[in-house]
Amino acid sequence: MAGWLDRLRAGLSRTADSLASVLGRPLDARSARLLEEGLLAADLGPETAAEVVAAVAEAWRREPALRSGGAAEVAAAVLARRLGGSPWRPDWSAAPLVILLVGVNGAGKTTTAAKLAHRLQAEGHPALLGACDTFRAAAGAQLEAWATRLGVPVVGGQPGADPAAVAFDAVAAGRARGAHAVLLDSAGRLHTKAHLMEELRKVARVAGKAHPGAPHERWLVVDGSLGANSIEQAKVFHEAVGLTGLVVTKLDGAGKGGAAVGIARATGVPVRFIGVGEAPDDLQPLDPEAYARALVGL
Ligand SMILES: Nc1nc2c(ncn2[C@@H]2O[C@H](COP(=O)(O)OP(=O)(O)OP(=O)(O)O)[C@@H](O)[C@H]2O)c(=O)[nH]1
Ligand SMILES: [Mg+2]
Repeated sequence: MAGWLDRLRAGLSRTADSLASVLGRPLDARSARLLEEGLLAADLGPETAAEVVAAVAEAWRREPALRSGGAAEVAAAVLARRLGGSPWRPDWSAAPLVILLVGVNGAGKTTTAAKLAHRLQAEGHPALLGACDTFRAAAGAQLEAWATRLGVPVVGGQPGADPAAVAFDAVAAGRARGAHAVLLDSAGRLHTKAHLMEELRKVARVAGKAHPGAPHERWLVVDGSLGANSIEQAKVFHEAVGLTGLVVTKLDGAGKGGAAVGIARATGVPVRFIGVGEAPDDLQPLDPEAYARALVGL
């Protein structure tokens, strides 16, 4: 089994163990309640929890001798459907494809920008990193260290520089150098700070002046070890910049794992990648089936 899947399973094991034990029993009123509680505790959100319970109840009703694992399969199918959607197919004709990464502090934006650059380059698409987090002096240095390590060019600005100006420069440099992708890292911000959300809108707007249609993708990076309150955050970021994708990080940690489903459902925005570690290769395209199965312990 692939290493990343092992790490995902290990990260989600707490949720998986609790759901697997309830799903292994015939569904009566008590175990239905326990199942719903388990799903809510995993941060899947009330609608998805209710949907899973209904599907599992129906499966038991139709097939009282449901084979072992049968109920978990049914639950996984519902979750996979909720996470699913068509896989990400970058439109390279718009190159450089500009991807803006946004999110709250510490979510994993900088690491994700680096991992994405690494992945795209390995797939034959030269990338360029834009260090638009000029808020902390260390932020630019962090991205530069990644860039050096990965052999990816980086464009940044002085600490305190206008992040939108850096975005412009990075996108213009990406065009000039024939990059296929420009990954714009942004400073972490609390979704409740209106002026910081406005700053993000400006970064997006100004990036579009350097290249038509940019930023083509606006991805919210979410710490998967955090709970249901990330759903509220996601909605506010979505209103501000019009999200086109989600990246859920730290799923190798002690996350409950359900918030990915809850956020995708609340925003209607697909999960594109998951982070399963701190190394360059630890970013995987979301595989809805594998993720859903790991959540229910299959
Ligand atoms: N285990 C694990 N750690 C991760 C993952 N992604 C990021 N991290 C770690 O999380 C911490 C924060 O990551 P950053 O990429 O700096 O987060 P950020 O969103 O850029 O943070 P700010 O710029 O401060 O808002 C770092 O220690 C990363 O190594 C992941 O998928 N798994
Ligand atoms: Mg950062």
